[in-house]
Amino acid sequence: MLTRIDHIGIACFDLDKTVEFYRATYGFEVFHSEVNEEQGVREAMLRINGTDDGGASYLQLLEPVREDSAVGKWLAKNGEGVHHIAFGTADVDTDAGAIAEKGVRVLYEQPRRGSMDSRITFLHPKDCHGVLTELVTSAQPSAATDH
Ligand code: CMX
Ligand code: CO
Repeated sequence: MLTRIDHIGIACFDLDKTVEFYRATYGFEVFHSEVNEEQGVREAMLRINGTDDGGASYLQLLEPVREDSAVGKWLAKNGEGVHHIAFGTADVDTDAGAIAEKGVRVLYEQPRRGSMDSRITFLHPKDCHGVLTELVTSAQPSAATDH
């Protein structure tokens, strides 16, 4: 079951300048940053709020590390802006399977490694009314399985 907005992915040309914009304008701080070579991005996660299932909601700022990466290609075509939305789920495998059965293309056979050791997959934007959609199971155990 998809239970929350995990993050909104925002493509930018210059991660440091964009991080500074979000800090100076809204007061959002970087919660986590990393390079994800497989996804071809340098990224910063800005935590907006926590949720009662133990997850949280973030803005994911994305700078491409390669021109031929998903974000690099998208930026060259569209310029900066919202690149994808991500829904949080306790079980990305089950949800991706159920969504695939409805005829929506799931891009990965098996979920891959996302930010902060989460497990992620994507749904094709052409099957989702133009929205690239990510499904995320975060690495932290949810509050429900803590006890
Ligand atoms: N949102 C909406 N539409 C998109 C899109 C996006 N982010 N990216 C591509 N498209 C559209 C294009 O506009 C294009 O449409 P038209 O044919 O009408 O012009 C079509 O999809 C094909 O686009 P493309 O530029 O030829 O790109 P590809 O087919 O090579 O790749 C996609 C598209 C979705 C398969 C690829 O971007 C992908 O695999 N994305 C998942 C991985 C990813 O985005 N990683 C970065 C984020 C990592 C993270 O969140 O952790
Ligand atoms: Co994302």
